[in-house]
Amino acid sequence: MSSMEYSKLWLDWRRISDAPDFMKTICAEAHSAQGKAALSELREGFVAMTGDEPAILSECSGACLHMVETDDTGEGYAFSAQGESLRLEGGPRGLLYGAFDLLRGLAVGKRCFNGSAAPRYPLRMLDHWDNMDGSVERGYAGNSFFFEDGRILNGPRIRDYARLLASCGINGCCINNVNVKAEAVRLMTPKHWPALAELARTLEEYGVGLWLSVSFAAPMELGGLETADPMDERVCRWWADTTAALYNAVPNLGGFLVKADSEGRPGPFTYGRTQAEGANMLARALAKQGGKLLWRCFVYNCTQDWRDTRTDRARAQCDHFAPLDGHFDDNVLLQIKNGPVDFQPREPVSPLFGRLERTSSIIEFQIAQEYTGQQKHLCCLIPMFRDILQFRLYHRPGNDRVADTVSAVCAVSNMGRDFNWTGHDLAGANLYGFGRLGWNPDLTAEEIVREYTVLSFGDDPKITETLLPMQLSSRAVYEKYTAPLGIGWMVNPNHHYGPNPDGYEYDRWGTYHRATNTEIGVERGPRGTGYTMQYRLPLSAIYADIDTCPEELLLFFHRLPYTYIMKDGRTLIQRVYDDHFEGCAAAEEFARKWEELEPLLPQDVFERVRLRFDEQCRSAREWRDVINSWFFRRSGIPDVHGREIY
Ligand code: GCV
Repeated sequence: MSSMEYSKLWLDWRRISDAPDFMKTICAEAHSAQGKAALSELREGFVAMTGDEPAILSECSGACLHMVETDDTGEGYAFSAQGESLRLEGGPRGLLYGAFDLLRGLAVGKRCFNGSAAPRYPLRMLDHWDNMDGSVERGYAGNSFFFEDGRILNGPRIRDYARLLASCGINGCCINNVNVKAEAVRLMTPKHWPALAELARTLEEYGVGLWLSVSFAAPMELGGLETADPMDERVCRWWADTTAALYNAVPNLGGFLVKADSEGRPGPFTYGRTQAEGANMLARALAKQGGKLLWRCFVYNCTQDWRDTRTDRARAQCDHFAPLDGHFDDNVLLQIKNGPVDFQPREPVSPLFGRLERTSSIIEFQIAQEYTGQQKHLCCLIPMFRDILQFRLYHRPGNDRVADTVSAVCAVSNMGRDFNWTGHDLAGANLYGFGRLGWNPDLTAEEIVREYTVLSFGDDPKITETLLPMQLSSRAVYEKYTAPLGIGWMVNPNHHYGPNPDGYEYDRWGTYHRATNTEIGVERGPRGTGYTMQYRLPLSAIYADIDTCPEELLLFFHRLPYTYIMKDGRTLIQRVYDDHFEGCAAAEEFARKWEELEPLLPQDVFERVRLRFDEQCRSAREWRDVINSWFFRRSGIPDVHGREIY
């Protein structure tokens, strides 16, 4: 077991061979906090990689890394090779990203650095669902490192958190749960502002902006008003005054994140107001301070009667928000989950992205593996995130991918106080990869996971050859042994771990498969709920037609008999059985392959992941047998290969 309190993750620089000469001397002109942080990262990194302390000079003539701080306020930077020397030039934030780019490059074997780089999105943010008592909603990596017993924490771990974020390109974090509970409502009171200001300063050193989730009902909860109606003068004044005072104390705050009219949270609907009226009222309070408002679109009826077959939860976001396109103030970004329902292992891309022509949006991913194995299963989400960003919406001629459409990216954090930050030593790839994709959505999943693997576990080819295919296939494997063909939701209610085919079937959450003994699924085409019509052509037609609908989403879009013949000639039910046997076998193969790495990895890392694989295999077998048996008992159709189904 390591003597460190917590892992360095991918910032654990290792010795490199053939270190370029410029690593011996850093010629630096760094004035800003971020410029100084960049210098300190380079120094530490060079020491770790070469074993020698570099000379830090303000002027030099021989081979050196020449770090030049400009007054550029952006995040871009440029390298230029000058003989044996290398010049890194950028504004304060640019230098920081340039420094990490250089270190990362050196660590993965790059030796030539030239050209400029800048992030694709101005905001690349992590959303923490941390509560002030220290618990983390959907947290699978221990308690919060931001909060404990109602207090805000700060110190070396927060600084290392900010370093990790900056090193993969993330530049914002919302520290408290969107379900703003109890003490967290009081983050809007002066009692917490000195600590928030200090925290913001620690984060700012690494270019990470601080954001807060706020409660729409705060004027009632804190302000003594009997209403939170966004059209009420007193409510507007309360928000304007409170926001001004908060910014006075914490001037570099990014803004607010709001979950309103969602899963019991208060919002403008209570007062007969629209989502735009609610959002704009808060946005105006923030605009005066230069802040932004992230307004979540996760608005749906969560008290649906399961007998009601007309309401389709998948439609809700478009139904609520598409008609409001163009009605939001400029400093509002609509925060839209990647799919129309809720972070299932397989969902189509939310049609809402293609319906906003005059409104800014931020895509929300979930790195926390709520429905994807809770950091006990290996499930690398990077190929999925990338596919979503690359997905074409057909809403305009050219540049019509999600990546071209959204103005920012965010993800629900998978981090906590555990030694390895993310609960599973291989789940750091999801955090790292989200950051890298936010910086450049055109990087390939393979490039990203390769970097993560080499940076985290060293450059032994056997490690990369083993882990890279494992990571890249892991979500497809997870998908195979869990709920089939996009149907989702066959999980245990509340905690969402493990199989339960009817877990949400007779409940209020709007997530039904409506299986009988002959067929399963909700028809979402024009003859059904009409959800497919929320997409632009040709997507609406592709999804509506069972012959063109991608098979992995067949049961998301259509109601089909178990005997439906798939493209390869198998019946739908045989495909379900085969996927479950194959998926489970693939998980067992992951565990076997991991064993081969024992001699090459630190013992503590090896053992932690081995235990995770034990649990993944146990759980995959459970999924396989429960899902297969449930389908068999419903349909009475046996597996053509006669494998064991109970
Ligand atoms: C923060 C899902 C999760 C909730 C979460 C919610 C949301 O429903 O299960 O824990 O609440 O999404 O994104 O607001």
